[in-house]
Parts: sequence; structure tokens; C-alpha cells
Amino acid sequence: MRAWWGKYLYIDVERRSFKAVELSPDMLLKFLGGRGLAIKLLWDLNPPGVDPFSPDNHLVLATGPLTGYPLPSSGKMIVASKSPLTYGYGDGNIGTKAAVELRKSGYDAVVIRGISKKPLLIHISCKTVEFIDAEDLWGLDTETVEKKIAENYGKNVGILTIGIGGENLVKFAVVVSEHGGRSGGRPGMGAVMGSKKIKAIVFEGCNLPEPYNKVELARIGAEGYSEIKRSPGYEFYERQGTMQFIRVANENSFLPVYNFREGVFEYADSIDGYMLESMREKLIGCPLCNMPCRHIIKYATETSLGKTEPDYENVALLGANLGVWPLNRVARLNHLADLYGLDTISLGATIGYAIELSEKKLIDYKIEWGDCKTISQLITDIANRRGIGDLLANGVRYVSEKIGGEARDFAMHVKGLEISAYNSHALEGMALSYGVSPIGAHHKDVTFASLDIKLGRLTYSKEKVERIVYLQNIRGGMYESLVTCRFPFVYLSFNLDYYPRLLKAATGIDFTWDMIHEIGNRIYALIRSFWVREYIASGRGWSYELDIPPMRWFKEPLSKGPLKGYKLDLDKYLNMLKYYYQLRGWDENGVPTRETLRKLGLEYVISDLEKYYPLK
Ligand code: PTT
Ligand code: SF4
Repeated sequence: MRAWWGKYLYIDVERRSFKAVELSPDMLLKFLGGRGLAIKLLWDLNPPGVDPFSPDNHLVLATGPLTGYPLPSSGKMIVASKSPLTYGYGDGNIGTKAAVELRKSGYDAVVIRGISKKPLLIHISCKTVEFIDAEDLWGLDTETVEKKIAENYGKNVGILTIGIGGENLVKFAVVVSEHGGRSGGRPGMGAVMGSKKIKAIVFEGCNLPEPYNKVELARIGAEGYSEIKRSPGYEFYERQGTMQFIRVANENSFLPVYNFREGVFEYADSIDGYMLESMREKLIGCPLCNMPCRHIIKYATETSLGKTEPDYENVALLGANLGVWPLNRVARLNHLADLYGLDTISLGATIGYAIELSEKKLIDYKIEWGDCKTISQLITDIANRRGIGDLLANGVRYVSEKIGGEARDFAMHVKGLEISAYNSHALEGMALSYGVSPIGAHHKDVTFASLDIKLGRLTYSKEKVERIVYLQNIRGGMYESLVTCRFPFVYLSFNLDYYPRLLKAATGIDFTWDMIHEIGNRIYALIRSFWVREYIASGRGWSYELDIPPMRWFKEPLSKGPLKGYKLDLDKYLNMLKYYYQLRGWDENGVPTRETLRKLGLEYVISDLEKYYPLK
């Protein structure tokens, strides 16, 4: 088959061994690559109910049939595993040279099992795999590690690394790349890498897999690049990137403020996209991207100076959600998270939770909104698992279960993953998107805020639910499996019809939209089956209640701003949830039915899953 290598690299770091394993054409057609491949491999290879830090939990790094080819924003890859934060399926998407070099190394994916006795660097090239002791790198920050590796291997290799957060098994540690500027795997993929004692993976490839029609692929790719440049939104997008959302969110009352209590921030102007423009030093992009969104800014606070790459999510959670401003100070917190390899979103949500617990005297620790100095110290304590940092390193759900009672109502997570930057007191579709996201409360699959505004606030319509299913299949199914960046579509309304054309030129296969949606449906059904299997096998149990976002949004209305008084309605939310299950062919607990699994070619899941759950 063209555009795939048809094999993955299986590495056992315990035995320091490796082998190539064949991927059948049928499997590639059914799951495409990236996330599709990752969930299929995790379903097959992970023992049910496995502890996320056990040697038998696999870490998957996967590319897709479009990754690395000369077409818009194709330098992306997936890192996936069973999450130590949520205990369900977890993944993240990184824009990095490592994606392109992995693709050139002769494999569609790398799967890693085991726990190494000593800290390790793995060097994967198209010729061999080397296991190199990395005690000298253990304990170093992500930027220093990348610098040292580049000194040894040159500037053309692709590097994935972890910070001390991953080493210390902070449950929201991420995998980091591109000098701290890109990171992926919010649900603790960096902690899984750390549990295996892998400090870094270096990819050094040779050639991309031969596409079906190289000339046609390059021609359509060039057409796509030029459509992007011609987009009416391009100029503003290039100026502010994701940071344009700070102002939009504040004006529409969905910025996360003070642990998602409010939707408007009085100092929003000091942390927004215009402030970014005034501080920007450089604008860069991921490999093969002509719509760069990585704004590098210089900051200088009372005690530190440095450079970092703020994005909307980072600034919303470490800024507005903690009462920290202006951007200069938020940038320092962002930079610390990158150096330690901690997810900025979960970090901001967890510290916001700690501040509210402190305010309500539910913990014996003093910290206040906007207290940047104590927050910086707390980030370092979390990364090192010191003092109260050791408790907070387990994330919001764990802390709320320890404290219990009313503390659960304002624990801002879904299925253990902290909520990203869309306060949904008055975003009904976004609330449902968080509820049914396949990794916990993340916006990767659907960012519905703009559609909630367009289709009406306080509206719980069937249309919203139908659009969520559609967007999940496009963003979470297609983009995550191709694997390319979704920003051309999200920010510049890039014509989606490019993708079947690109797929035809790359693979020689005519993928219709029906086929692409079926792949999406299959991926969602298998990920959901994985969650159910893992939760029941490890004694957590499963019910539809896991798909309900935190009670804060239902019980406590916004107290400020133009939408003062707004909150969600639980009965209406549950009606939307029911309709969502119906559209997906899942039962009243959100579990795929036998018929759905059969229709999607997932018969083998039925016999496995019914050991744990009475399938309808
Ligand atoms: C992503 C999540 C996001 S979503 C952001 S900012 W965003 C945060 N970035 C972090 C960071 O930086 N450092 C850090 N220590 N933690 C961070 N946590 C947060 O992680 C990212 C871009 C962005 S910027 C987004 S939305 C899009 N995400 C895509 C996606 O998921 N799929 C896809 N096909 N294309 C995407 N394009 C965009 O890529 P996670 P990245 Mg990331 C420094 O990883 O786990 O998916 O969480 O991916 O390479 O950094 O690019 O306003
Ligand atoms: Fe990377 Fe941004 Fe380009 Fe996407 S749009 S590939 S995140 S630089």
C-alpha cells in the first residue's frame, strides 16, 4: 500500500529489544493512522485494567498517511497511552520535526513497553534503534535537554523529551518538543514516558513512504498552501494566532476566570492578542506549515527573564483563571510549565482549584488569586512533588475525592482531565463537547463556543448535538488520524474537500465522505469501549454520569458581565446527552451497542467488552 509503511516499531525498554511488526492493509483502511492506529493498538496490546505506570501500559507515537508530505501543516504526530490522570484513553497532538523524522524512519508508529532500569535516550533511525544511557540528562529541563541532544546529533533530528514533571510522575506531565514550544499529551503522556525512564527519543529518518502519485500530491498540496495564503482571515491570524481568542472569550463571557467561576476578566486587555503583538520577537511555524502561529515573546519579571510561546489556552488558564496579569507575568508561568514539562491547562486548573480551596479554608495552605510569586513556587513544588505540590501533582479529581463534600462541585474536570479554556456556564454545546470528549475535558475534538454564540445562547437544540457529532468525526476522527494540523480548517475555513483529494493522491484510494465519517464513528466507538473496559476492569464502574461536566456550571450562575445570572440547566443538558448517545448508537450509559460495534467492523470488541458490561 502507498503512503503507509505497513509496519510499526515495537520497542521493549526493559529488554532493550526492538522488532518491526506488520500492520495489515485492512487495519490501516479501517483506522487510517494517528489516533485511529493508537486506540486500535492500545485496545489490542494493553491488558484490561492495567495500571498506567505498569510496564505493560504501552506508549504509542503515531503518524498518519498525510504526515510529512508537502501539504498544509502536515508536521504533526500523536502521542497516546492509557492515562494516569483519567485512567481512560489519553492522547495529544504535537507539531514537531519528530513527526516528519518518525515518518522517514520507515514506520507508521512506534509502540513502547516496559520500564528501563536506568534513564534512557532512544535513538530511532531508518537503519537501527539504539538505547543510550541518559543519566546525564535526567533532572534537566526540556530546553537544556534539547540543546544537548542537538549538540550530539545535529540540528536535523526530531526530538521528544520530558521535563522533571514527567520524571516525577506528575499526572499531567506532557511530552515536549521544539525547545519547549510544542507539547502534547495533556492526560499525562509525559508521565507515562517518565515511568518508563525514557528522557528523550531522537528520530533521524531517511525517506518518506512513496505516495501513489507524487506529482499530483505536490500539485494539490501547493494549491492548498496558496488557498491558505489567500484566506481573508490570514493577516489577522498571523498577527495574533490563538491569542485572538482572549478578547473574543472575554467579550462573550466564556474566559475561564477564578477557577471557572466567572467568564469575564477585568484585566483581559493586559493579557490579550494585542499585548502579544506588542511583545512579539519572532513568529515561527511547525514543519511544513505556511500559517505559523508560534509567537515567541521575551518577558522580564522582577526575578527572571526569558522567552516563551504563549497560546490562548496557556494564557487563559495561567492568567485569567488564576487572576494573574499582565502577559509578562503569565509568560513566566507558561515558561516554567514548558521547562518542567507540565500541561499548562491542567496546571492552571489545578492551581485555580487550590486557590479556591485555600479561600474556602478547605486546605491548610495559604495562596491567593494573582499571587504570582507563590504560584511560581507552587509550580516548582508540583514538578518536584514537594509539600502540597505532591498532592496537587495528582490533578483536580484526585484532590477533590480526597477532600470530598462540596469540594467536588467546583472541581473543574471531566473524567479526571481538567477543563480547557472555555467556561461553559452559558455554552451548552461546549459543555456537551467536554462531557463527551474522548480524552476528558479538552477542546481538541470540538470547540463549540463560536457555534453556541451563532446558534443561540441558552439553546439546547438537536442541531447543536448533530454538529458536535459531525465536528468530532472531522476534527477528532479525520485530522487526528491523517495526521495534520486542524488550524487551516478552524481559523481559515480551509476547504475540507482537499483531504479526500490529498488522500487519493497519497494512497491511490478514493475515500468518500461516508467512508471518512465511518472511520470517525469507529474510532469514537473503540475509544468509548476502551474507557468502559478500563473503568470496570479497574473497579471504578461506568455510568452516563461520567459524561456530565462539573456542578458549578449548573448550580452557580455567572455573577458578572453581560451574561450575569446564566447557568446551565441539568435536565436540558441530559436531553442533549441522550440524543448524542442515540446518534452514536450507544446505550443509555453511553456504551456502544452490539449492533453499532458490528456495523463498524468491531466484532472482536463485543466478546471482550461483554466480560465487563452487559452490552445491549
Ligand atoms: C494541547 C493543549 C493546547 S491546545 C495548548 S495551547 W492550543 C497548550 N499548549 C501547551 C504548551 O505549549 N506547553 C505546555 N507545557 N503545555 C501545554 N498544554 C496545552 O496543550 C498546538 C496547536 C494548538 S495550540 C492547538 S489548540 C491545536 N491542536 C491541534 C490538535 O489537537 N490536533 C490537530 N490535528 N491539530 C492541532 N493544531 C493546533 O496545534 P495536546 P502543539 Mg499540543 C507549548 O498537545 O495534548 O493535544 O494539548 O500540540 O504541537 O503544541 O500545537 O490554544
Ligand atoms: Fe503548527 Fe500553528 Fe502551523 Fe498548526 S498552524 S502546524 S500549530 S504552526
